[in-house]
Amino acid sequence: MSSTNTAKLQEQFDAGLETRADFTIDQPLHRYGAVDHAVWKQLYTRQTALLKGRVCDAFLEGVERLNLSAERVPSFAAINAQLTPATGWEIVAVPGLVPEQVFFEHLANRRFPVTWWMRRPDQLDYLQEPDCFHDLFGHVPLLINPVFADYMQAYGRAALASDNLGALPLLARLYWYTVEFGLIRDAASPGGVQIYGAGIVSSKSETLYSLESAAPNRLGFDLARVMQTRYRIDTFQKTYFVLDDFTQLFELASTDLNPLLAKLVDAPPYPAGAVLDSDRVLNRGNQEGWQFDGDV
Ligand code: HBI
Ligand code: FE
Repeated sequence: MSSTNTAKLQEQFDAGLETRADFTIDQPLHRYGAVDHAVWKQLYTRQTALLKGRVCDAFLEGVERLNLSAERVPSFAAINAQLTPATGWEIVAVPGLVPEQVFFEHLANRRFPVTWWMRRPDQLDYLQEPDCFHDLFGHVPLLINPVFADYMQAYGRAALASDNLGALPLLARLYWYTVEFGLIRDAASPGGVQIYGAGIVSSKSETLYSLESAAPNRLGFDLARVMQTRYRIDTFQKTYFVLDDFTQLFELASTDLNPLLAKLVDAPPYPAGAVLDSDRVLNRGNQEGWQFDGDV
């Protein structure tokens, strides 16, 4: 738990947002002002227009079935009324990033933590910490897809079990390169790939960069390779991993990861921009504009 997060938790505690032992709160609907709804509307309108033809159908189906709209920051209870009967998932409001074990415990029980507050207008294009738009618009629509819903719960269970192996960094990489920044093959799309990762879905600039820039590598998904590949949280991805289809996640969800984790936990990680002879290369990036060439 970084100091800024505990400061934010304290600030919200002081503001009367009582956080329960599992770090959840009741969504403070009364706390959203006109500016919050306006920021939601601007982000929602912009991304839904940009994502057409670029995001996978399963995401669009989720947006439709959850009755998401541009009008207002959604009520979490209204989302759950559609989501829970479909896949057993429910979203729970949290003040922000919660400790990893708490996060994985929620996922293992089909609860997705959604930050309640909206970013400010001056943070429209980038903010370090996930806000309600990133969590709700980026992550929640895919939870109504049965295969993805199973994967996310299996991921939470595997992450909890991995802690005693000291393999959390490997699971964090798997989350990063699938749930946050994953791409998926789509023969009908111009570049042959579409977006499903929430970190891309909720970002105007990365929506375009991930599909259209010649700079990053785009490599076929491979579980061991992904879990050994480092990443940075403050730049665009140097490498995107591409699923053939969601059944790969389904297979992953039904695999006992521990033997692989035990094998990889002490293996030296690959830099984020590496391309290996064993990789299935869809695009070898020209690395233009990359920062931090050396260390990751
Ligand atoms: N907390 N609220 C919240 N949201 C996250 O995405 C999150 C978190 N805590 C830890 C965490 N993510 C990471 O451990 C995972 O992304 C691997
Ligand atoms: Fe996220």
